[in-house]
Amino acid sequence: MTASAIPHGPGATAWAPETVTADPYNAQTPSAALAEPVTPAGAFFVRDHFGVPRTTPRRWRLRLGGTVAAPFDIGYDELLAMPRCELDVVLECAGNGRSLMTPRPPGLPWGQRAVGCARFGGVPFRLLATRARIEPAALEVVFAGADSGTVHGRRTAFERSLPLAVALHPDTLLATHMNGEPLAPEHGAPVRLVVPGRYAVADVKWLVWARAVTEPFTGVFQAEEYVYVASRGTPDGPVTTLRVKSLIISPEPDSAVRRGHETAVRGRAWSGGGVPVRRVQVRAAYENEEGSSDGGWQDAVLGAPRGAYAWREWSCLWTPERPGRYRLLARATDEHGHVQPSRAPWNAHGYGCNPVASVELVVV
Ligand SMILES: Nc1nc2c(c(=O)[nH]1)N[C@H]1C(S)=C(S)[C@@H](COP(=O)(O)O)O[C@H]1N2
Ligand SMILES: [Mo]
Repeated sequence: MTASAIPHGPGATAWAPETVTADPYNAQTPSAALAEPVTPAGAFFVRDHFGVPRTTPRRWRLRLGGTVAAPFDIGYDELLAMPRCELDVVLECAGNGRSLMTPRPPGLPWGQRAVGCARFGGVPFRLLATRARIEPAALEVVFAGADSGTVHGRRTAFERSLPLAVALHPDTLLATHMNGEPLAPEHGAPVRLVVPGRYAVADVKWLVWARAVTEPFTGVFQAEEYVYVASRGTPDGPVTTLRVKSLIISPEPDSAVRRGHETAVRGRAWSGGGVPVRRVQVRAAYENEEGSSDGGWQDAVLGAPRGAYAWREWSCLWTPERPGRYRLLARATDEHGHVQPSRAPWNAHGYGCNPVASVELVVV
């Protein structure tokens, strides 16, 4: 598979995401779409807890309230008329890669592709917060979607909170657009939150209500789900910053490559909190009955950066010398020195799984 085999332009959203559950609809990005630097919206993974609520831009309103001096609400056209910005942002589900963990934690059995990188356009939330005049006593902002359902026997809307400083960060967006088009229903139309550099559970879709609060929020998606819980013991707190990670796009798993031929190894790497990826290393291990042998880690070449929150392309050339089974590994390091661990860091809900990327293939 090469990038040139991928359709471009208006027809480029031909690939459907791969369904993981049908109702509610959850699906991962197909591997072919990951070869695009910007993931087409029509191929982008979908994570829905309760299904898509019905709304239209005409009827939609966002209410700002809670611990604020000047509560108000705003409609879609008024939001579109405000100062806007665009950012390339990786969205990754906190449960991405869960199926790599042993024993397998409960939850959606995501493979490695509950991830994508798109260009989001919208209005910084802080502009609305300024207008609402958040009181000094406020600690967090709770963001609520229009969707709701029953979790652990209790009825709840989809709600997540952010520390005030994160909510007011200039890059925290009320996104109306994805890759230059109005948001699709499954991605949160007409307006969703996008919090760059955090696990995508923060990116509340179908956003209808933002309220400043003076106590830490304890909703189910904040205090019970999307929290790191060690093997036994109490929650370590909600999932927040994306962990450094890489993905091998090509060659694809179990593909055959030719001995003595120069083979391009390509992929993506990203980290969280706006910290850029500094280095990606690749290693090819030959595996037979006696164990494995290889030439050690080799530096990949990084593509041009596309902002602090986008993923980065990387590639290197590899010429396999022997026929047989090989394992290709990729390991990213970010500017803060965070490195992917060799094994998935296990936790009870299977979040933040970022071990060294690995594909097996055959040299013929
Ligand atoms: N309102 C609402 N927002 C939501 C969710 C949801 O179920 N309801 N799922 C969250 C989770 S867990 C993820 S990973 C992202 C997925 O965004 P996407 O479906 O656009 O890829 O949306 C987040 N925002
Ligand atoms: Mo998620």
